[in-house]
Amino acid sequence: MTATTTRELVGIDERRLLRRLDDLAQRGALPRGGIYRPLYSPAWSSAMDLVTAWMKEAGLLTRRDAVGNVWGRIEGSRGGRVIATGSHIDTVRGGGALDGALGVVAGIEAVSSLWQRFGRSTRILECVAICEEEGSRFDTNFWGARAIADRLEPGEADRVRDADGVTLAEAMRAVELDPTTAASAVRRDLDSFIELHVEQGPVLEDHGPRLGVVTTIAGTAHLEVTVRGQPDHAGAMAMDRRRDAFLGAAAMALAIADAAVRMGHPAVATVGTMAVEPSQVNVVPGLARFTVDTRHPDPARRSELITQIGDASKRIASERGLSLEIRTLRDRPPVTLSPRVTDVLRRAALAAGVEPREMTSGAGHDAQVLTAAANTAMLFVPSIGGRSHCPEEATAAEDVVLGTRVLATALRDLAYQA
Ligand code: HGY
Ligand code: MN
Ligand code: MN
Repeated sequence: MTATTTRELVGIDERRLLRRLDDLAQRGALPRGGIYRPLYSPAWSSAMDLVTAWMKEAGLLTRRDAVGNVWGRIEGSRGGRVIATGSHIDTVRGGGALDGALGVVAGIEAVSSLWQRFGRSTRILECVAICEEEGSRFDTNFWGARAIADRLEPGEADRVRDADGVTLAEAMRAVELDPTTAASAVRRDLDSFIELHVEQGPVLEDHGPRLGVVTTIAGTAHLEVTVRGQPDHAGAMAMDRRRDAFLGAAAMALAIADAAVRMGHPAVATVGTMAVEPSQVNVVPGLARFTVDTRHPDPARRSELITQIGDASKRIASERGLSLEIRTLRDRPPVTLSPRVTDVLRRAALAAGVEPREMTSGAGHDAQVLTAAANTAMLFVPSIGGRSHCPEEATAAEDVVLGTRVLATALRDLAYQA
């Protein structure tokens, strides 16, 4: 059998796809709802074993790379550069069943279906379960995609720790990976990479259509702000003599959100963590430390927002007699995806009768890092209620199927050329 070059949509095993998404959602399921699959944890290993078994079941050549990304491959008859698809297996704390998981399961389904229906491709075709994207466990993110794109930092595995003080290198050894070989996960042979993902916002649901293609992914800056005041007795120190670090941090959090509101959509700024010291009920906090996640797709506007966040924090610190330190944890610029591969996706969507919406992604994705290694494109399906990074994250089954069929069609068009 040969693959058709007409605009027919590729068929997949819809029930298998939906059942596998449910099965994967059990790995790392939390007792009170939501999922947590932190990098190199038992839940993560169990999820990786499951997807590896699915790749093997389909007859794909399967291998785990030096950081734990798992690849399944159809050896193309003509060799050359590789066509790939996939997403990440890890989740945020209390996350949902689709962020990352959809792109992994749909990628395996698409490649398996192409193999079953059309046999060997002309180009090499691979699906991948990327080990980590979310930065949930370690103070790092995009670990898997950065390894593929040769963007690991020297000494990173020994430097970066989780909340228990375990280094990334130690966690790797615990799952039988050798951190000294991490750099060998690099791929210099990729041609194209497509990531299917849930939108994680309300645009497609509110305005349609049922598919989106991403043109730009917003740049993200993560800051750590440390505010120092003076610890004092909560009963004995008068209110007007305090230098309460937490109250300063709280005022800063409000001003930071306000800066994004004043700049207007799609500017965003989020204070996602806040810790105080000494963290005791009867002590005025002497120290507060919080993180800021701020994003904008336009580099100039993003810089402006970061400046405003710094200025507002400094003003508040000085008004309250507090000292301030702002550290940039990471700063990832906005990226533009490949018009050529996006057009392949767009034509595949048209075969399904959908003219996809061109979109900017406020969320970060492996695809943005992989632009350094491949011509990269992203396909979005709607998120019910625009919800994501929460247990309620969901997409209608028919949209999951539609997205996967369009993905399979685009991969066919790229990998089964005459
Ligand atoms: O933070 C992000 O945008 C992604 O979900 N990791
Ligand atoms: Mn996410
Ligand atoms: Mn994701």
